[in-house]
Amino acid sequence: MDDTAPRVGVIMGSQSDWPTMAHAVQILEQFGIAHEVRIVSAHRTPDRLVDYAKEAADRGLQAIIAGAGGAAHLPGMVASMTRVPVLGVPVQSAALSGMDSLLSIVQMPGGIPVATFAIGKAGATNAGLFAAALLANADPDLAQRLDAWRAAQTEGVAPIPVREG
Ligand code: RP5
Repeated sequence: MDDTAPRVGVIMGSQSDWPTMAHAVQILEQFGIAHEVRIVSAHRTPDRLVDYAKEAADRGLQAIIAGAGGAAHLPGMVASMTRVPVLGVPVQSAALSGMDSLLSIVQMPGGIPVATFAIGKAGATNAGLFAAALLANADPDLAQRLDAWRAAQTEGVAPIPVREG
C-alpha cells in the first residue's frame, strides 16, 4: 500500500472557508492521516467538482470532508457522484450565521446520504475526528492513537471549575 496516497480528501467551496476547514486538517495532521486539501466549488468550478467526485473512489479516498457556506450544494453534489462517504461541514455564513449552510447540507433527500456536522469550527473538528474513526475500523494503529487522544481529552477536564471574574 502507498502510505503517502491521500486517504481523506478535504474540500471547500472557497478560500474563505479555509479558517473553518483548517480545523479538520489539523486533526488529520495530528493523527498522521494522509490527506489532500482542495478548493472545489459547486457553483464556480462545477467541472472540477464532477471530476473530483467521479475519481475519488478509484484514487483510494476513504472519506471526503466537504465544507461550504450559504447555498451549500457542495457536499450533496459530491455525494451524488461517489460512494465514498461524504462528511459535510456547514461553514458559518455572514448573512444567516450558517443556518443556511446547515439546512442546505443536512436536508438531503433519501437515497444520497451526507453525514452533517455542526456549524463552523466544532463541525470541522468533529468531521476530522469522524474520518479518523472511520479509518480506524481497518487500521489498528490509528485506532490506538484515537483511543489515546480521547483518553487525554478526558484527563484534561478538571473536576472543579476555576472561579473566574
Ligand atoms: C460558498 O460560498 C463557499 O463555500 C463559501 O462559504 C461561500 C462564500 O464564498 P466566497 O464568496 O467567500 O468566495 O460557495
